Amino acid sequence: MANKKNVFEKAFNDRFDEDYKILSDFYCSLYGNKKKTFNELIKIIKGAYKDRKDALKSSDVERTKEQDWFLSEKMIAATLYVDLFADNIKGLKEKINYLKDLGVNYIHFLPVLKTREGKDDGGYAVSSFVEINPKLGTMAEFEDLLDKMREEGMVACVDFVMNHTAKEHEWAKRAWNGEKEYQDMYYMYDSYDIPAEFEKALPEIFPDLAPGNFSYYDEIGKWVFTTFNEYQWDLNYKNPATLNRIVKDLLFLINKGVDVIRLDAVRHIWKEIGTDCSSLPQCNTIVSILKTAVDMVCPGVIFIGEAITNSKYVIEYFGTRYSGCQMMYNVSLMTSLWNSLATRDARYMALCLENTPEIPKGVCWNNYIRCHDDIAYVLEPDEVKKLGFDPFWHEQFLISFYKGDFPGSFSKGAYYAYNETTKNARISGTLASLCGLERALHEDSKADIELSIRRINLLYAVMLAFDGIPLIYSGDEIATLNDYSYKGNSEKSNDSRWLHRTKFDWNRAENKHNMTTPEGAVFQHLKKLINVRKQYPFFRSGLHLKPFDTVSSHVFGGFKKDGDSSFILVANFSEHYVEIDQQSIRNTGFCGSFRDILSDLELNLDIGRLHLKPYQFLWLANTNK
Ligand code: OTU
Repeated sequence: MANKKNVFEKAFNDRFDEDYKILSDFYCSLYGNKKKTFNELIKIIKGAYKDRKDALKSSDVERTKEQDWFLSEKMIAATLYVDLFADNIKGLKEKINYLKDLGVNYIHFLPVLKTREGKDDGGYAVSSFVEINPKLGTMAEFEDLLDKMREEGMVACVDFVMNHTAKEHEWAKRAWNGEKEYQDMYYMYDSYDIPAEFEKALPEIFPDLAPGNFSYYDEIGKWVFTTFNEYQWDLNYKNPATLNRIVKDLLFLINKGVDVIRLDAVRHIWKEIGTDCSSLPQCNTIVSILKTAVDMVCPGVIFIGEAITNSKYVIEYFGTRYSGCQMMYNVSLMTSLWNSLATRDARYMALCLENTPEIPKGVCWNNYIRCHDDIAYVLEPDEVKKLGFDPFWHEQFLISFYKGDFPGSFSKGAYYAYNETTKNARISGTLASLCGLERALHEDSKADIELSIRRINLLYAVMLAFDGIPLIYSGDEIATLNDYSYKGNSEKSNDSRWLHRTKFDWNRAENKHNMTTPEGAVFQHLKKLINVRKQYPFFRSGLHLKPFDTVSSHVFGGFKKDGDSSFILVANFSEHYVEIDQQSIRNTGFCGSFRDILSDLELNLDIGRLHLKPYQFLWLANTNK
């Protein structure tokens, strides 16, 4: 044991020495030579290492040997609300086998920390970073769950809402009570002068729910920066004391056994007058300070950044072992998938793929069709223009299509954050309802039910063919429909995201083996995709899918080459039969015999044309596996 401890100690000291200068450079670039707060930070880091339990130190050593553990093709993630999925943490522990059966080995827990009473923005109004939400259980129970997950080789990702705290957080309460030290942790002003300057260039994130970016409190005579809801006070990272306190709480949480930290709303954490306060370079420096601290204490723990914006900004957040994020939401793929389905035109997806700069080695995308939030159609205006569409009107089309208003739309969704002035909106709704199942069931149309299932299957098949970690939004795997009951709950009624934040329907899940039900058909298909994906190393991160021209706008084509193995994805985004000339595949250099690794059917690329059924896709491989 003593020996083992020495190994840990030495490893820590080595990392500490290696990272010290990096940390101090990042810190000085932001705060100048602030010795006192920097020394405090070092103390926090050393303290956190001391508190880290041996079981975790041991897995740290393993992870250092295998830095890219998260890049494996075997990683499959699910994102869920503990209470919606299994009532509480204890319940979740009992239900883990359901996720394992699907093939999931990575769980992203949506906020589990203590939040304010009443409205809490789905857990994103945190009142204590060191306590578990009592409605879900205790920290001891959570730690126990993480231990179990680690034993079973599962990865745990936890949300860390660092842009703001609830106004009921102890720091905010002390600020409210007039303690200057705590007021300095937030953006608080006596008059509207500075807020007015900020507002000149600031957009609104929740224009209908929480207009403006500042809130005024008569009782204390202060304006407070509140990007999101009034009860979420933005933290001021210009003050190094704020950062130190956040590092301390972050390391505390990680020390419970967390593998991945989701940095919520990361593009908002630095603010400057005269800018839109989004994705300023300092955001990245803050993240890098956090990452270096994490690397010292617990190497192997990675960050996923949430920045739902254009890819040129998203890309900037990618870092290395001791800087930036190791995973980012693949906003471009998400938007492309929905765009292709609505337009029956896959050209935009191919263009985006071609023009997104390559991501650095050693990091990966978090691929998703939807998550717990609304869907923002983040189109790349230049690519849209290349196809001859007007970016504004094309976005309006998508919004109207997925809300279900556009003539002929199969979808049923709801506006989120509709902006009267700009006409911009995002869309809420479950995967199944947005893909047409709700409407088809309502109209009792067997043919449309079938088509909607095919759409869901197609989106999953395309997403899982991409490199990166696929993320499944819990409930979507059993084709859960929109739940309108939130409208009757005064704490939720004005936030349409509750339309798809439904209580997990375990009765529905009972049908997961019954292929004659939509839930069974979707679950079994996804399970198959996952299972097949795990068997082929060409699905690992870092091996990108390259688009090729199928000469049909309806059909997306992509390929990868991995030594002697080749993979080709062909996906028909239309509800019609489409025929493509196999010459288009041969043009990329492929010929001869290929096998669809999903259906095991053989295909000879040298003869004939390829006939695709409505929404059909093929995962073609030349390997003998
Ligand atoms: C995130 O999302 C969370 O995912 C949301 O659930 C929270 O409500 C929010 O932060 C506040 O904590 O506005 O509708 O530009 O990119 O950060 C989703 C902001 C959101 C968004 C995103 C935000």
